[in-house]
Amino acid sequence: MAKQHQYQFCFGPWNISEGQDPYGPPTRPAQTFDWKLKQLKKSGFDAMMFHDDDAVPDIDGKSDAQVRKEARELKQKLADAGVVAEMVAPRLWFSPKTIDGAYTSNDPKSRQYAIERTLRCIDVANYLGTKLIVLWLAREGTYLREAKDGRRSIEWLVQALDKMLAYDRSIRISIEPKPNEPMDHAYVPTIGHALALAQLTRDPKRVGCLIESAHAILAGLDPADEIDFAMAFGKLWSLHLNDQNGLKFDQDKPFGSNNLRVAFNQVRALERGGYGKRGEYVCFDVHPFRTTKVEHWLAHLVNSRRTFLRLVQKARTFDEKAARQLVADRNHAALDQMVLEHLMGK
Ligand code: XUL
Ligand code: MN
Repeated sequence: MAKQHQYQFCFGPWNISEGQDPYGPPTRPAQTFDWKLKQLKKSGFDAMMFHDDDAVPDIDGKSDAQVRKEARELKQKLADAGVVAEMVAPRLWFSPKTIDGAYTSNDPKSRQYAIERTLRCIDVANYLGTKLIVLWLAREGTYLREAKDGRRSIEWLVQALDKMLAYDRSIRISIEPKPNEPMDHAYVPTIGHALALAQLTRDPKRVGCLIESAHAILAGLDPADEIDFAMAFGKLWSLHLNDQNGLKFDQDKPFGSNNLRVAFNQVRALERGGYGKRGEYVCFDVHPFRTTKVEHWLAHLVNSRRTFLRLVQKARTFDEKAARQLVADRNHAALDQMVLEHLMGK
């Protein structure tokens, strides 16, 4: 049998969150970054993902020299812990300057700020030793259709991407689509949109995507199909596995928590496509349930990783030959039951 590769795992500091939601305050006291880093390594993870201001807090108020100093100190801390930085993403949705959007704001000063902030984020990525920039285009969309020009917005997005690609010719950009929240409608709601946008840029080869299971479900899509689609283009460069119960707020539940079969099909698509063989990480963008006690704070991450690995075994032991025969015989009822029996085990 061909040697099967080992997956490498990742999460972000925001995934050890304190339980606040739009209707109530935190339910757990904040922990230090150093504690989170220690937990990450202890729990079998290899890498950490960052927003630019996770890496350098209050980044907007700091000089270039200060940003460089703090980012290099963080790089050293990661190296000492045996952890790498997977990606850096500009957090463009928090600033008072981006209330009307960032790259697609109607205000030219906001658009300028968004680009300058992103170029700084690229500097941070370089200091941390990663070439992957993730863009979750949180406020690039509308609450009110008439408030923005959709076509102009796409042109502004392409201009912004072009500036990033020209600023550093070795970075790669992964767009993380999400159809809604915080916006009513986002301009880049699916992987198809992200990869089409990539084609309009000055260097399409360096613009790919990141699939988040919950975001695909919110778009009414099967995340396994989004994975297959992105992999057909060779452009699945990162992944946020989690789960989501239908069309609600973005729930970021543990992987497989809501629909084990949908999770199985994602793992099967990743296995088929050889995800991870070119150094890509399996990241979990999951949050603890609000009621979680401090002593159970890592469970959603540990459990997601465990479920993923169990499903890798399920994918590797799935009787593909029998499945093919059932497909050839158009016996979808038997195929359906075969999948259920396999997932339920003996
Ligand atoms: C938002 C989301 C973000 C991105 C990183 O829904 O998933 O945490 O993954 O900016
Ligand atoms: Mn995400």
